[in-house]
Amino acid sequence: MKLYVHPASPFARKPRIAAALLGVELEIQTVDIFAGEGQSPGFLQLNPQGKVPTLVDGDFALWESNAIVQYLAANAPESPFNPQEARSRADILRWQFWESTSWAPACVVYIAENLLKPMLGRGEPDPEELRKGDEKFHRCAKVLNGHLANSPWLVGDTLTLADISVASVLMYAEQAKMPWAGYTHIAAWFDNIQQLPAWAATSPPQ
Ligand SMILES: N[C@@H](CCC(=O)N[C@@H](CS)C(=O)NCC(=O)O)C(=O)O
Repeated sequence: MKLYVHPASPFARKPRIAAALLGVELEIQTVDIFAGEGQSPGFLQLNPQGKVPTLVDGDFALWESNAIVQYLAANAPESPFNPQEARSRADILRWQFWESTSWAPACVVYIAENLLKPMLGRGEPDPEELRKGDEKFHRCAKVLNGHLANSPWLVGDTLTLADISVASVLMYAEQAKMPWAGYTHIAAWFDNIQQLPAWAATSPPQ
Protein backbone atom coordinates (compact mmCIF):
# COMPACT_ATOMS: atom_id res chain seq x y z
CA MET A 1 0.00 0.00 0.00
CA LYS A 2 1.22 3.45 -0.84
CA LEU A 3 0.52 6.46 1.38
CA TYR A 4 0.84 9.93 -0.10
CA VAL A 5 1.93 12.35 2.60
CA HIS A 6 3.57 15.63 3.34
CA PRO A 7 6.05 15.29 6.23
CA ALA A 8 4.66 18.40 7.96
CA SER A 9 1.01 17.30 7.79
CA PRO A 10 -0.51 16.21 11.12
CA PHE A 11 -3.27 14.37 9.24
CA ALA A 12 -0.73 12.41 7.20
CA ARG A 13 1.25 11.62 10.33
CA LYS A 14 -1.79 9.94 11.86
CA PRO A 15 -1.99 6.91 9.50
CA ARG A 16 1.79 6.61 9.51
CA ILE A 17 1.79 6.19 13.30
CA ALA A 18 -1.22 3.87 13.10
CA ALA A 19 0.51 1.69 10.49
CA ALA A 20 3.64 1.43 12.65
CA LEU A 21 1.58 0.35 15.68
CA LEU A 22 -0.48 -2.10 13.63
CA GLY A 23 2.56 -3.57 11.90
CA VAL A 24 1.22 -2.67 8.44
CA GLU A 25 3.88 -1.79 5.90
CA LEU A 26 3.44 1.33 3.83
CA GLU A 27 5.32 2.78 0.94
CA ILE A 28 5.58 6.50 1.65
CA GLN A 29 5.41 9.02 -1.19
CA THR A 30 5.77 12.74 -0.51
CA VAL A 31 3.44 15.15 -2.29
CA ASP A 32 4.74 18.71 -2.11
CA ILE A 33 1.41 20.40 -1.39
CA PHE A 34 3.20 23.75 -0.93
CA ALA A 35 4.52 23.52 -4.50
CA GLY A 36 1.07 22.68 -5.90
CA GLU A 37 1.70 18.95 -6.44
CA GLY A 38 -1.62 18.18 -4.75
CA GLN A 39 -3.38 19.91 -7.64
CA SER A 40 -1.65 17.92 -10.38
CA PRO A 41 -4.10 16.03 -12.63
CA GLY A 42 -2.56 12.69 -11.64
CA PHE A 43 -2.97 13.30 -7.92
CA LEU A 44 -6.47 14.75 -8.31
CA GLN A 45 -7.48 11.44 -9.90
CA LEU A 46 -6.59 9.77 -6.61
CA ASN A 47 -8.02 12.48 -4.39
CA PRO A 48 -10.26 15.14 -5.94
CA GLN A 49 -9.60 17.30 -2.88
CA GLY A 50 -5.89 17.40 -3.64
CA LYS A 51 -5.01 16.66 -0.02
CA VAL A 52 -2.76 14.37 1.94
CA PRO A 53 -3.00 11.78 3.30
CA THR A 54 -4.22 9.61 0.43
CA LEU A 55 -3.85 5.84 0.42
CA VAL A 56 -3.66 3.64 -2.64
CA ASP A 57 -4.08 -0.13 -2.37
CA GLY A 58 -4.14 -1.65 -5.85
CA ASP A 59 -7.05 -0.03 -7.68
CA PHE A 60 -8.53 1.39 -4.45
CA ALA A 61 -7.79 5.01 -3.51
CA LEU A 62 -8.88 6.30 -0.12
CA TRP A 63 -8.72 9.76 1.46
CA GLU A 64 -9.62 11.21 4.88
CA SER A 65 -7.09 10.25 7.52
CA ASN A 66 -9.48 8.50 9.90
CA ALA A 67 -10.94 6.38 7.09
CA ILE A 68 -7.38 5.43 6.16
CA VAL A 69 -6.65 4.49 9.78
CA GLN A 70 -9.76 2.29 9.77
CA TYR A 71 -8.68 0.60 6.54
CA LEU A 72 -5.21 -0.07 7.93
CA ALA A 73 -6.82 -1.49 11.08
CA ALA A 74 -8.92 -3.85 8.99
CA ASN A 75 -5.63 -5.24 7.73
CA ALA A 76 -4.51 -6.00 11.31
CA PRO A 77 -7.61 -7.41 13.04
CA GLU A 78 -5.63 -9.03 15.85
CA SER A 79 -3.86 -5.87 16.91
CA PRO A 80 -4.33 -4.80 20.55
CA PHE A 81 -4.45 -1.20 19.33
CA ASN A 82 -7.60 -2.06 17.43
CA PRO A 83 -9.86 -3.98 19.85
CA GLN A 84 -12.64 -5.94 18.16
CA GLU A 85 -15.26 -5.88 20.91
CA ALA A 86 -18.31 -3.94 19.65
CA ARG A 87 -18.29 -1.18 22.28
CA SER A 88 -14.55 -0.57 21.98
CA ARG A 89 -14.82 -0.39 18.20
CA ALA A 90 -17.70 2.08 18.40
CA ASP A 91 -15.82 4.09 21.02
CA ILE A 92 -12.77 4.38 18.75
CA LEU A 93 -15.02 5.50 15.89
CA ARG A 94 -16.71 8.01 18.18
CA TRP A 95 -13.37 9.70 18.98
CA GLN A 96 -12.34 9.62 15.32
CA PHE A 97 -15.59 11.28 14.21
CA TRP A 98 -15.20 13.81 17.02
CA GLU A 99 -11.67 14.56 15.89
CA SER A 100 -12.77 15.08 12.28
CA THR A 101 -15.82 17.19 13.05
CA SER A 102 -14.91 19.12 16.21
CA TRP A 103 -11.35 18.83 17.51
CA ALA A 104 -9.29 19.15 14.33
CA PRO A 105 -11.37 22.08 12.98
CA ALA A 106 -10.75 23.88 16.29
CA CYS A 107 -7.00 23.18 16.29
CA VAL A 108 -6.38 24.03 12.65
CA VAL A 109 -7.48 27.63 13.22
CA TYR A 110 -4.21 28.19 15.13
CA ILE A 111 -2.14 26.28 12.59
CA ALA A 112 -3.63 28.35 9.76
CA GLU A 113 -3.42 31.74 11.51
CA ASN A 114 -0.26 31.47 13.61
CA LEU A 115 1.90 29.10 11.56
CA LEU A 116 0.89 28.94 7.92
CA LYS A 117 0.07 32.62 7.36
CA PRO A 118 3.50 33.87 8.50
CA MET A 119 5.28 30.94 6.85
CA LEU A 120 3.61 31.55 3.49
CA GLY A 121 3.77 35.35 3.72
CA ARG A 122 -0.02 35.66 3.80
CA GLY A 123 -0.22 38.46 6.35
CA GLU A 124 -0.89 38.72 10.05
CA PRO A 125 -3.07 36.33 12.07
CA ASP A 126 -6.70 37.48 12.05
CA PRO A 127 -7.78 38.26 15.65
CA GLU A 128 -11.43 37.55 14.86
CA GLU A 129 -10.59 34.08 13.49
CA LEU A 130 -8.51 33.40 16.61
CA ARG A 131 -11.34 34.58 18.86
CA LYS A 132 -13.77 32.22 17.14
CA GLY A 133 -11.08 29.51 17.33
CA ASP A 134 -10.75 30.03 21.09
CA GLU A 135 -14.44 29.35 21.62
CA LYS A 136 -14.30 26.12 19.64
CA PHE A 137 -10.98 25.05 21.12
CA HIS A 138 -11.96 25.47 24.77
CA ARG A 139 -15.31 23.73 24.24
CA CYS A 140 -13.47 20.70 22.82
CA ALA A 141 -10.48 20.80 25.15
CA LYS A 142 -12.78 20.67 28.20
CA VAL A 143 -14.38 17.50 26.82
CA LEU A 144 -11.03 15.85 26.11
CA ASN A 145 -9.43 16.96 29.36
CA GLY A 146 -12.48 15.82 31.35
CA HIS A 147 -12.34 12.37 29.79
CA LEU A 148 -8.60 12.06 30.39
CA ALA A 149 -9.05 13.09 34.02
CA ASN A 150 -10.66 9.70 34.61
CA SER A 151 -8.62 7.50 32.29
CA PRO A 152 -5.08 7.70 30.90
CA TRP A 153 -6.27 6.67 27.40
CA LEU A 154 -9.35 7.47 25.35
CA VAL A 155 -10.78 3.96 24.98
CA GLY A 156 -10.44 1.30 27.66
CA ASP A 157 -7.28 1.33 29.70
CA THR A 158 -4.65 1.02 26.96
CA LEU A 159 -3.43 2.94 23.95
CA THR A 160 -5.66 2.52 20.88
CA LEU A 161 -6.02 4.08 17.45
CA ALA A 162 -8.40 6.62 19.00
CA ASP A 163 -5.48 8.22 20.86
CA ILE A 164 -3.43 8.48 17.68
CA SER A 165 -6.30 10.02 15.73
CA VAL A 166 -7.00 12.67 18.35
CA ALA A 167 -3.38 13.45 19.31
CA SER A 168 -1.83 13.98 15.89
CA VAL A 169 -3.06 17.53 15.38
CA LEU A 170 -1.44 18.53 18.70
CA MET A 171 1.98 18.19 17.10
CA TYR A 172 1.72 21.95 16.49
CA ALA A 173 0.17 22.86 19.86
CA GLU A 174 3.18 24.92 20.95
CA GLN A 175 4.32 26.36 17.62
CA ALA A 176 0.79 27.33 16.60
CA LYS A 177 0.05 28.77 20.07
CA MET A 178 -2.97 26.63 20.79
CA PRO A 179 -4.41 27.80 24.12
CA TRP A 180 -3.91 24.48 25.87
CA ALA A 181 -2.18 25.73 29.05
CA GLY A 182 -4.02 24.44 32.10
CA TYR A 183 -5.40 21.33 30.42
CA THR A 184 -3.12 19.17 32.51
CA HIS A 185 -4.67 15.82 31.63
CA ILE A 186 -4.33 16.52 27.91
CA ALA A 187 -0.69 17.49 28.46
CA ALA A 188 0.09 14.29 30.42
CA TRP A 189 -1.63 12.10 27.82
CA PHE A 190 0.08 13.87 24.91
CA ASP A 191 3.40 13.43 26.68
CA ASN A 192 2.81 9.67 26.70
CA ILE A 193 1.97 9.69 22.98
CA GLN A 194 5.17 11.58 22.26
CA GLN A 195 7.17 8.82 23.94
CA LEU A 196 6.03 6.30 21.31
CA PRO A 197 8.82 5.25 18.93
CA ALA A 198 6.33 5.71 16.06
CA TRP A 199 5.89 9.35 17.08
CA ALA A 200 9.62 10.02 16.90
CA ALA A 201 9.95 8.06 13.66
CA THR A 202 7.34 10.28 11.94
CA SER A 203 8.68 13.58 13.19
CA PRO A 204 9.06 16.08 10.32
CA PRO A 205 12.64 17.03 9.44
CA GLN A 206 13.63 20.27 11.22
N1 LIG B 1 -9.80 15.99 6.92
C1 LIG B 1 -8.62 15.66 6.15
C2 LIG B 1 -7.68 16.84 6.21
C3 LIG B 1 -6.51 16.68 5.25
C4 LIG B 1 -5.78 17.99 5.05
O1 LIG B 1 -6.32 19.08 5.32
N2 LIG B 1 -4.54 17.90 4.54
C5 LIG B 1 -3.78 19.09 4.26
C6 LIG B 1 -2.38 18.96 4.85
S1 LIG B 1 -2.42 19.03 6.61
C7 LIG B 1 -3.61 19.24 2.75
O2 LIG B 1 -3.31 18.28 2.08
N3 LIG B 1 -3.79 20.44 2.24
C8 LIG B 1 -3.54 20.74 0.85
C9 LIG B 1 -4.62 21.60 0.27
O3 LIG B 1 -5.61 21.89 0.96
O4 LIG B 1 -4.47 21.97 -0.90
C10 LIG B 1 -7.98 14.39 6.72
O5 LIG B 1 -8.15 14.12 7.92
O6 LIG B 1 -7.32 13.66 5.96
